Amino acid sequence: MTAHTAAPTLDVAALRRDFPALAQEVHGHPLAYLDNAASAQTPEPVVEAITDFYRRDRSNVHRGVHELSQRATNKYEAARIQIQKFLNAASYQEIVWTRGTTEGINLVASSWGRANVEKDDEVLISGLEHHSNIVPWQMLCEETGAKLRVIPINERGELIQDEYEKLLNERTKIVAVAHVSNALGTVNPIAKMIAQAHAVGAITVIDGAQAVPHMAVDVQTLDADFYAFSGHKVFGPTGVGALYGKKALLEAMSPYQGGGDMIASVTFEKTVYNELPYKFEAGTPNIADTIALGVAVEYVQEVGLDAIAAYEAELVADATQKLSALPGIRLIGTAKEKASVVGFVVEGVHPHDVGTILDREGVAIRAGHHCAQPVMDFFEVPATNRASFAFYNTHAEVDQLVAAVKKVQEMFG
Ligand code: C6P
Repeated sequence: MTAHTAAPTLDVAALRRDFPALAQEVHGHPLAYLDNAASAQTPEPVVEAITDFYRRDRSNVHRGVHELSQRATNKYEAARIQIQKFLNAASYQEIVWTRGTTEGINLVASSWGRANVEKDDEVLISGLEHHSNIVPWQMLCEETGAKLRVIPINERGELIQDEYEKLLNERTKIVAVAHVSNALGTVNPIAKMIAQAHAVGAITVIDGAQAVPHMAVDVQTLDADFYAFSGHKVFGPTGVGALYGKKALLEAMSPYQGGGDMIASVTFEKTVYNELPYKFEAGTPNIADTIALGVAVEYVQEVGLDAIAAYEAELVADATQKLSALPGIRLIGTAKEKASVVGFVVEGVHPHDVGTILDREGVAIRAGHHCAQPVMDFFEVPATNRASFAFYNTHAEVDQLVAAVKKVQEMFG
């Protein structure tokens, strides 16, 4: 691995060498990978952690006295400590392994939600949520007779804070909001929103999927009750993620699933559950990828999240300025506080056609509804194009994007 310091500027060329996928050509053009919000690329140390496990340490965790199982268990638990440090959680017992953000939110909805939400209670989400932070709450409301309330957004794609304050009341049991919107890039003022939710006795569930790759997150300073994220957006493997939960809340919750590893003892009469966090981790886990996720968050911290945030803000500003200078471009998502994402539509051209033509120019973006259909409905578009940046992207790639969009406009006259 290249040595990196948390300097205010990044050595992007050196960092890119850690990501071999970035060095390829696509359709005869250098790849400009601008689809990081969907899934980011993986640095060499993360790939090595996965192959090391399968080459040397492969065995089950928490179950063997032999050397390989000890090694696997040590690395697996060391990864948990890495996540604890990454989020500044008070204890490793507050970090639960999941398959990703989606599973983390479902775990809270199923376990905390079913035990604590009753008919006529209210669950408050927002108009910019990903489907993963909508559907589990709809399911909970259908089951319990609680009401789903939605904080509206304005034309810039920001949550309307006055409306949020009006929606909060003593029946509000849960406030579930994204830290950063995947479709718009809006950074929500979650510290303030969490404090306001607590003032009416509600708990908070923060969808951190699009935040943790781009900014330092401190769950204790935020005072979040639950905070979920996915490994694959933070340069780790797919199919693994973590859920932070305050210890007192997790202690009081029932397990999400039953099976091996989540028990202290089992008889046919009674099962005593394991201590935290294992109570929530039934069955043999995704060991290699969990270990690699620990390496990924360590890597990001070595690069430096403050430096990442500053550099990506420059990329977003550059892309925003150059795209908006083109005629016939409508930017979707123009919040004052934004991270990583530039959403746009090209007048008269379906976003899927834009995405396909950009791909022929070597530019990878996402075209679609971004699993945020209510956002598309609000802006009255079927879909958008979304360029999403990571710290390894460059201003040259912004220019490649803009040139490719110009080409689309030429082709469609
Ligand atoms: N967004 C995107 O292209 P999973 O699938 O569980 O790893 O993450 C779900 C998820 C939850 N919340 C937010 C804010 C997200 O952005 C995502 C994933 C990807 O925007 C894939 S749809």
